Amino acid sequence: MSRLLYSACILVLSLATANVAAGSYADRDDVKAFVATVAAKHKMDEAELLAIIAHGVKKQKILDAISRPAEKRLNWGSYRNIFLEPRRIAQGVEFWKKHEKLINDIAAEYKVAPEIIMAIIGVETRYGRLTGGYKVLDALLTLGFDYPKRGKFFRGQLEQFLLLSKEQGLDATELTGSYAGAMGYGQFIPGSYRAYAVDHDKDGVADIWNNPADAIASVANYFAKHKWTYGDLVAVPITLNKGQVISDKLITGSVKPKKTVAYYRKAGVPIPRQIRDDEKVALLKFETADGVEYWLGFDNFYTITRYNHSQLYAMAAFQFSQLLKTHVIMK
Ligand SMILES: [Ca+2]
Repeated sequence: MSRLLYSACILVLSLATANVAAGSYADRDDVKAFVATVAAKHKMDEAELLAIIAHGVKKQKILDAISRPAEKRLNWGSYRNIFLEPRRIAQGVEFWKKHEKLINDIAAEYKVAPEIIMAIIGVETRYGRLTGGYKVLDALLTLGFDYPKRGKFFRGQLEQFLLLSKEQGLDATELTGSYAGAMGYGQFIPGSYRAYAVDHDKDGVADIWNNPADAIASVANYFAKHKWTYGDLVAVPITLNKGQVISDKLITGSVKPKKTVAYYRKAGVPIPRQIRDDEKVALLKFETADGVEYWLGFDNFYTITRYNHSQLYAMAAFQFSQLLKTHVIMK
């Protein structure tokens, strides 16, 4: 085959691939069946939904991205370095100071520590700077219909997304988010948006993409609904005595506090004196390049994992919240 002909073949092939990629989800039988079900279930206009779906495009980048989440690749040491770094702290201090009254009012209304709300928004999107450049419609269609491993979950989110755009009067073909369809300052997936997003400034829409008041209140509401208890402990580090080793048998793997402090004390874990014997806690282990860290996680720590199930995420958010607090409240 001549080089020229070969190039021509490649060109034709890539055009064909482009055509397939650009082929409308609205023409696929599985998508049509999904739309029919959603329309019937929620009394929505099927043709209108298909017209929205027709804007969605399959994106290989989305499939590539979902296959490598940070939590699975990194240990705590690397994870911490990504999130607890000076620039993010500076951005947090700046954002907090700029919206200080709003943040204090929201924290008081929802009874959630302001520093944890600020930490979450910082860890998620650097205070609205990185809210994701994908069309949510592309993300949810690609993952819902071309990522069988979690297709069911993302089809459920697509259903929520179609509902939320209708309820809020938002254009489903324009809304943006992460490769997994997480949206706005706090990266809410559509189901979380419908359950927890708040129209704090009462202008008729819960705008978590551009309105800091709505975005901050939505995160606060998420934490309140997941039982954040104002003033309670979140996590406490354990300092082992010299030469002491903690058996892995004591690490439950679950973040939900199930055992009492008394139980761990009896097993030899050196828990600070001021913590009550009857408190329920989970003993957690984190690996770093230098060794391991042990922490006690309380109910509030478990609440952070309701936002993101990774223990590393929760620990990063907690430690970031403490740094922010030091810089803003205790300055
Ligand atoms: Ca609003």
